[in-house]
Amino acid sequence: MIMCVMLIITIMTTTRTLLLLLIVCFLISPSLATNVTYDGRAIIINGERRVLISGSIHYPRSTPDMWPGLIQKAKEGGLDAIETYIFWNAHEPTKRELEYMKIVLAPLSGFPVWLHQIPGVEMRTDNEIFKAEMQNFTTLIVNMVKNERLFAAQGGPIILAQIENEYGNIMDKYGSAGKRYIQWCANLAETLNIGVPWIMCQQADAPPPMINTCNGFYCDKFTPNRPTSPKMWTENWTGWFQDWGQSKPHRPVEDIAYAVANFFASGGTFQNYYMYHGGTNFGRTSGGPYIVTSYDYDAPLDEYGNIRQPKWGHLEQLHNAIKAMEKVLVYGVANTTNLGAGLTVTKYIANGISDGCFLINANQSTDTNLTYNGKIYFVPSKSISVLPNCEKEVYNTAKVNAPITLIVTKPTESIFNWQWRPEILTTIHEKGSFSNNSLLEQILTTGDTSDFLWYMTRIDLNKFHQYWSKKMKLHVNTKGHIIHAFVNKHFIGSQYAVNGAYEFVFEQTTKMRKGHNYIALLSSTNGLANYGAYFDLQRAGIDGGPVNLIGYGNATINLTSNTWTYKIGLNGEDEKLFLPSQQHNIKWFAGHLPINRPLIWYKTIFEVPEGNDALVLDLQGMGKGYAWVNGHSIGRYWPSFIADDEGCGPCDYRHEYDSNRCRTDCGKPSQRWYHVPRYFTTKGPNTLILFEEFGGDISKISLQKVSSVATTF
Ligand SMILES: *[C@@H]1O[C@H](CO)[C@@H](O)[C@H](O)[C@H]1NC(C)=O
Ligand SMILES: *[C@@H]1O[C@H](CO)[C@@H](O)[C@H](O)[C@H]1NC(C)=O
Ligand SMILES: *[C@@H]1O[C@H](CO)[C@@H](O)[C@H](O)[C@H]1NC(C)=O
Ligand SMILES: *[C@@H]1O[C@H](CO)[C@@H](O)[C@H](O)[C@H]1NC(C)=O
Ligand SMILES: *[C@@H]1O[C@H](CO)[C@@H](O)[C@H](O)[C@H]1NC(C)=O
Ligand SMILES: *[C@@H]1O[C@H](CO)[C@@H](O)[C@H](O)[C@H]1NC(C)=O
Ligand SMILES: *[C@@H]1O[C@H](CO)[C@@H](O)[C@H](O)[C@H]1NC(C)=O
Ligand SMILES: *[C@@H]1O[C@H](CO)[C@@H](O)[C@H](O)[C@H]1NC(C)=O
Ligand SMILES: CC(=O)N[C@H]1CO[C@H](CO)[C@@H](O)[C@@H]1O
Repeated sequence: MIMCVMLIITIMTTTRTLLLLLIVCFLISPSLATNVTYDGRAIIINGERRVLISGSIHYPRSTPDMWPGLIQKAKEGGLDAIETYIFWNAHEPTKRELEYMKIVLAPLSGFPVWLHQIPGVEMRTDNEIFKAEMQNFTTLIVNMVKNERLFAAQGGPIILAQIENEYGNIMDKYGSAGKRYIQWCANLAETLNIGVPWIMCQQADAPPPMINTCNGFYCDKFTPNRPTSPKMWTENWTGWFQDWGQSKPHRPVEDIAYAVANFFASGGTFQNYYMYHGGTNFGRTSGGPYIVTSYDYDAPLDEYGNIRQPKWGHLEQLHNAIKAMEKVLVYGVANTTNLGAGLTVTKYIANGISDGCFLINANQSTDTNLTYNGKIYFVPSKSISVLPNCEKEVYNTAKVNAPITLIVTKPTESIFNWQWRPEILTTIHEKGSFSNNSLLEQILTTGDTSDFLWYMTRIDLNKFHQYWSKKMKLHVNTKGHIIHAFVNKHFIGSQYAVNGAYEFVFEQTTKMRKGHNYIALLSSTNGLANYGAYFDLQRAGIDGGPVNLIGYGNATINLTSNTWTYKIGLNGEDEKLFLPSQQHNIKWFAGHLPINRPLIWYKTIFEVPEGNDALVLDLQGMGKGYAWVNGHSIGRYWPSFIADDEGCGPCDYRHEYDSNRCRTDCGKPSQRWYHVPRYFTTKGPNTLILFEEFGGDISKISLQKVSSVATTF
């Protein structure tokens, strides 16, 4: 039994955090030291070149009870290795309070904003403060891994480590400091002396001995930057993530299989599926802004850990076909014959090892009957046939014969009897906790301890009597993502960012009175930027405004430099309304359930059905908000955000794939079902608490079971 796990240590940014990436490889028998090196062809394990097939499973995106099943299904799917990031925010939520190999499920735990708040810090560049923090964290993790003897050289399962992530895609924006930084990362990695190779993905100038690797939908054309580095594909995107307001991404399996087969046909020897299991962005961990709570990714294992067919099965067959010719792929030489019209034959030849062949039809429109060595092979357009002994076709990327299953949700017997209470609004400035004469940036102000920040001010209209009119217009310029406005304690309207632009202007006519008027603006964020150059500098909230009040004759009262009073978070968050342990302190109302009213908390006690089927909440009918099961946050919900029409046209796998093709569920909620991990539930009564931000119909909520059903065509 050989399985391999590789620890890729990446400092990276998928959750607006820097994180380390860990690839664990099952190839290794425990306790014996394993020698992992590489040359221009492949990763070498104990002196033997290997083909390695790996898949990303990020442990915080599932619950511990799911891990053994996920790993088992990954093994059965033909993987040799699992890749995972180490999430800096999960392990060091507060500076120097490390939590290792323990998932932080606490609601409202954030990324390490403390990092971002250190004066003078500039992330991911040649900045001494940042580098010191990165060195400290990386060293701590590496030392822990060493203490557990997890590196292959110590007899552990970790065969590779990665530092930084896709920095090459953004490095130019950082100028020469970026170049110095990446050199520094390489030096840091070297000094950690982990005894297994280091890789850097999407980093064309990765300094030796770093191996630079490829991420993308296709990597057959990729060449490492040195002839002594093997061709590795660290992120072959199996699908894509999804934003609120978007339809569901779907990458046809014929296209992934083609991309993977083409990668091995063109000299690749290591490839990793991103994601093999995507899972769920629990709590407030989804990034973006606006990435949905499900991180399903259309991966071979679905959000709940179920096998997704035919994707899983079709790729499993491909892995078996590739493994059947492993030796010749890593020791042989390739002889490629171009037959014209997009047809090529690649034959791997080596002394004493049987040949291996790929018949490649890159033509996107024409199927072909290809005659090879006197035999005829039917190779459909844009497909690759794999012939491990150059005679028998054991696999073709476009001939899918894995079973097809449908994932279905079924109602359960669980009954919800709802109670409710309003959020106690902080709509007058006396309730604030600090003041400032400017409109502050939200993320720095809250430290991301909450999605919410109140901005409150008071205006005496007697001083502006010549402008006063019964109805005035409130004008708020915000950097997003959502605003709820109150004047004199009355709700006057909400607005959220749409169409990928997070800045917007809120404008609403409102009744004003002579004398004092109170303006209170509740701003909320919805996932923080996690990618791109300077992502950490992206701003949110009313940040500088301006905020104006427009009165008689269009005269403008500029409130931007008024005294603004602030309160971070909701009162319900302060009171921890979502925790079962706090319930004895909290009064909930029964009856007169508010429907479609903003800023309401709801609570119910329910039982879960027995069995192993995954459980989901069907939140269709609700607006936008947050849900907790027994105090565990299952994430943000926003079923009222309907997916646009983009990308749901006909899906032909023969087209070059990009994330805007082959989408499904246009015109439906971006996410209707929300995973309730059984790990969060108990046999007895369970507490479900929702905070509804915009207003919704709570009576429509139901608990459902997810199962996969085989279908035949
Ligand atoms: C590890 O393997 C490489 C070649 O693959 C070899 O050069 C080196 O001596 C080996 N190291 C050990 C400690 O066995
Ligand atoms: C990390 O920083 C702390 C002080 O903040 C220090 O005590 C610790 O030794 C450092 N660890 C490493 C590995 O540098
Ligand atoms: C490569 O294949 C072609 C066509 O089959 C053949 O003519 C040629 O001799 C082969 N070259 C090598 C180096 O084997
Ligand atoms: C695809 O095949 C057709 C028919 O043989 C040919 O006319 C066309 O040029 C081919 N396309 C490519 C891109 O090779
Ligand atoms: C390939 O050969 C089969 C069997 O002879 C035939 O039915 C089919 O039409 C041929 N396809 C093409 C594209 O030539
Ligand atoms: C207002 O906020 C700014 C920016 O955070 C800060 O520099 C300033 O000291 C604050 N002023 C007061 C009076 O707190
Ligand atoms: C309002 O005040 C702010 C800061 O005091 C200023 O930047 C802005 O230009 C003013 N005018 C308008 C119309 O917003
Ligand atoms: C005030 O502004 C609105 C919209 O910009 C305009 O339609 C209206 O005529 C203006 N009124 C006065 C009195 O200037
Ligand atoms: C490295 C690589 O292949 N990157 C590609 C990833 O996919 C996107 C979208 O198709 C391409 O634009 C990149 O070039």
